[in-house]
Amino acid sequence: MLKTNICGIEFKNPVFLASGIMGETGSALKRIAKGGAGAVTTKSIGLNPNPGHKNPTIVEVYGGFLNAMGLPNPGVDEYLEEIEKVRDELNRMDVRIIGSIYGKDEEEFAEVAKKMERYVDIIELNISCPHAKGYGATIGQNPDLSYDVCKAVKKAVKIPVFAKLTPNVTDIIEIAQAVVDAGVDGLVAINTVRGMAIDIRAKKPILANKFGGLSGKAIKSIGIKVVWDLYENFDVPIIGVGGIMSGEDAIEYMMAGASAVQIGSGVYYRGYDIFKKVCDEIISFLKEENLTLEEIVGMAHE
Ligand code: ORO
Repeated sequence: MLKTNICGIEFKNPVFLASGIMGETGSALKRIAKGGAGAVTTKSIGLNPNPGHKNPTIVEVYGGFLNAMGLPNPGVDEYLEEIEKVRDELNRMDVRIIGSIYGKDEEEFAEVAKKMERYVDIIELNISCPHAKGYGATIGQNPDLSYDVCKAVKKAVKIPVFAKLTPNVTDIIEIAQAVVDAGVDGLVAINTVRGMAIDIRAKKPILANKFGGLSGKAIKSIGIKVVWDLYENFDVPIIGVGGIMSGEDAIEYMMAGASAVQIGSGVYYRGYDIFKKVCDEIISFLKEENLTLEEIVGMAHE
């Protein structure tokens, strides 16, 4: 009932793991796969090892989490060994892999994408980390840089390429237009929303990086509106992410125009098997309303 096809790839369900949570090691990906995800997205991986920002890198706030991990990762060569360890098993479980990558410029993005291509089903371009200097949002807030990165990666690989967008822009349609013009196969929205928390006793920001990206329930309505706008303006598949905790949240994103959803912070609140729970909740809704998954994608626009 939840099988879906996106860019010619079959997914057993449209409820995926978002990048950044539990994506650091092969065994963590396997754990999420066992929790019922239709696909797992890796932590964003760069060309070289990166220790990330200093602690504290995460703090719980009203409605979610504020993080400034700083894209920590072991570098693409070492990370691919992690994927190699679990690839066959994920395949047997019918769980697809989305490889999230970042880089400092289009050459670096293309190089990492080429290395990843053989190990994953889709490449997700993280051009939207809110607090990585010289990477992430610096690229995703600039339509020309976004175009160049997407164009270079599209030229470098044959598998589908999705761009993950930042909501920290004045006009997300301008950025989305640039990446669609560059030929991306789909869009992922949204990355986290810039925020800050201050320890009033220490009288300074809590995160070592001072500011970070807000995820969780607090950003769901922002994500829904972005997905709605993207669906109105573009004819490529959209993966919705931001504050999804339940089947109802996932359905809301789908009715706004998402073909699939990703869950990150929700794993903390509902456990590793949140993917199975959300799928069951979607199925109950579809049965109650006598609808199919295909019918609900973009339904609120009609
Ligand atoms: N944090 C986010 O909120 N988004 C990203 O894309 C990456 C990070 C991080 O690694 O800090």
